[in-house]
Amino acid sequence: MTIVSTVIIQASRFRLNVIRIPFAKRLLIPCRKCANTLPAPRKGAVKSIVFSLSRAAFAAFAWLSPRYIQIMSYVLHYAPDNASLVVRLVLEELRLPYRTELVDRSIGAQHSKAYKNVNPVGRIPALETPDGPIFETAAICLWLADRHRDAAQLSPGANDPKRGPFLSWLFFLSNTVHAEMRSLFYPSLLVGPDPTTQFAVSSRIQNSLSVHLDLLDARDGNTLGNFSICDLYLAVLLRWPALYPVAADRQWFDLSRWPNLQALAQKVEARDSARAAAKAEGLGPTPFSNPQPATPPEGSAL
Ligand SMILES: N[C@@H](CCC(=O)N[C@@H](CS)C(=O)NCC(=O)O)C(=O)O
Repeated sequence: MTIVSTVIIQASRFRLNVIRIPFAKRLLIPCRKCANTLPAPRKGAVKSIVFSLSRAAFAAFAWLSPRYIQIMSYVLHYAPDNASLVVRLVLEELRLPYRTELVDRSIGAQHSKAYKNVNPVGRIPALETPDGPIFETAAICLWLADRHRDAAQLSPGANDPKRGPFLSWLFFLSNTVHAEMRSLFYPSLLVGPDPTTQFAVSSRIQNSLSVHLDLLDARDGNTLGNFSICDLYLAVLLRWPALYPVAADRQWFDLSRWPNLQALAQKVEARDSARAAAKAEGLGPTPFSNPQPATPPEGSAL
């Protein structure tokens, strides 16, 4: 033991004093101190090695913990089967650790002062990140995809020729398709309480959405690059018109009218990410191609 300790101490001295490898230096400074003051190698050698090892362990912890803490600090503010589902799919695709915070829609928690600290607009979702909270579904998904390109490439890179078309379709999904669906699901927000006016505006939105879905069905899949956040977003947008508004005629929407979109829905729901999200939010086995009303373990969709 004594011989081994002495060899280690001498080796440390050599590395520290002659080669001066910065990393070794940081880890072994106590060792050098001990070694310089040792009356005999035997006495402090074990202590020195233990000290060095604990310092190494501490250095490893200090190096790893900010990364761990950084990732674990993702908090998804969600409600089942809400737009937060798109973000959950992206987090799952990227295999990122995150925790969820339910926004209780039954008491209108999205309008609370506390929630507006993370989403000033008072809509779901919001994602807390080490850089602060982010809101708007597309913004969150794009931020995650760009930040974690090492985990999976869910967005073409900034210099990829497919970046432009990808952004165009992403913004189209968010600004046009999603926004029009929102008006279809909550017509009163647009035209007030009169049912006749609501019916008229809903019919117009249904026609408009049908045209958008025709376009999306006919789009050249290659323009979007490989599988991307657009596919995840679109799959969720294909789910909702089959279920909402609950008390309205939804005959206009029949996914078999758009075979490429139907295939996309089936492709997405077969992925591990979709299975995990469906389990977490009670969405059933075919959440996108043949959606059933959500039966979530907590919270409510509306
Ligand atoms: N543009 C927003 C729309 C989000 C949105 O409409 N969220 C709905 C749930 S799917 C919501 O918060 N509804 C409750 C409300 O508006 O009070 C986004 O993409 O994040």
